[in-house]
Amino acid sequence: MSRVVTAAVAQLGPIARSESRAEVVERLLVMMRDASRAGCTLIVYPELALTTFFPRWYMPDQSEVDQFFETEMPGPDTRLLFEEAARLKIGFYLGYAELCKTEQGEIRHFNTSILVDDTGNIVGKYRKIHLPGHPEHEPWRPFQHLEKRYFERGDLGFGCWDTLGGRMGMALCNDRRWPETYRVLALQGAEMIMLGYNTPMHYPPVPEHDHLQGFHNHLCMQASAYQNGCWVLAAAKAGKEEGCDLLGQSCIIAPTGEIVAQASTLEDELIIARCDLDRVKEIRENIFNFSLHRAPEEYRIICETPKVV
Ligand code: CDV
Repeated sequence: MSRVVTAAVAQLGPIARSESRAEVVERLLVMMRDASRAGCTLIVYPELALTTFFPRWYMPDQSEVDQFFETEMPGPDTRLLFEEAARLKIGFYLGYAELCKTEQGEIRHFNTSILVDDTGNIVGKYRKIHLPGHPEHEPWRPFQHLEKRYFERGDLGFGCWDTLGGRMGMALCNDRRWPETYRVLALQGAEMIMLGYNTPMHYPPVPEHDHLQGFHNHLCMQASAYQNGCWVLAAAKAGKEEGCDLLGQSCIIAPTGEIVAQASTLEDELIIARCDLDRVKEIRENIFNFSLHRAPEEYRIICETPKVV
């Protein structure tokens, strides 16, 4: 049986602060229909794909912050995406800001992604673990990166789901820079890792690396695809958003580490690849055969050292 997943990555151009959820969902639907016409059974959208990247602003009023969050999924505006996915028989990965209430009535905020299968049902949820940025207002910066203020660290771990013809893993933006993300997923058998990102071209604490944003983006994902023998599908929110330049370069990476499709604009753009999940074996049954060659007893420090020396 063929294990080819024809997959699309839907890069988004900028989303204005004034843009409504309904307007954004319409953009997502246009790309979903295009992907379906091209024979895709999976489409990957960016991180926080329903609104502008709001952690760039310090907002002392929590009710203003909460306007960027979804309190239900699907909700009144996003329901259309689920219905269209079921009609077209296409699965999707979507990043969004999640506001939920515990049974004790405590309100929690997460930077979340979901995996929806081709019947329009949510089959997987991931809450971002590596939250970058800073918790307090830092007025010296040209723009803020307040993910550490607006979100809690994800509490669901790095999960894997058997769906859409393969074993799927999820991550979000800054997670893609950390080797542990991919290794923890690959050890659970993930064959395809989906992730969305919002990456400003300017990194205020280390501006001398600004010209390396594109290089570092591909460097970490290509190396990790290869070292873990998995497909990586990465969707950017790109372009000049509310005066802030965001990296594009959305891509699909094979288990060999090769980029097989890449966006060439900073706008809404679909890229597509035929991803043969059996190609995972080329790597995992050979150079990175985990059971034959890993030496986990020598890696204990990774988990056991609470403080960095
Ligand atoms: N949204 C992000 O997680 N962005 C980070 C930036 C701040 C470095 C990233 O890793 O791309």
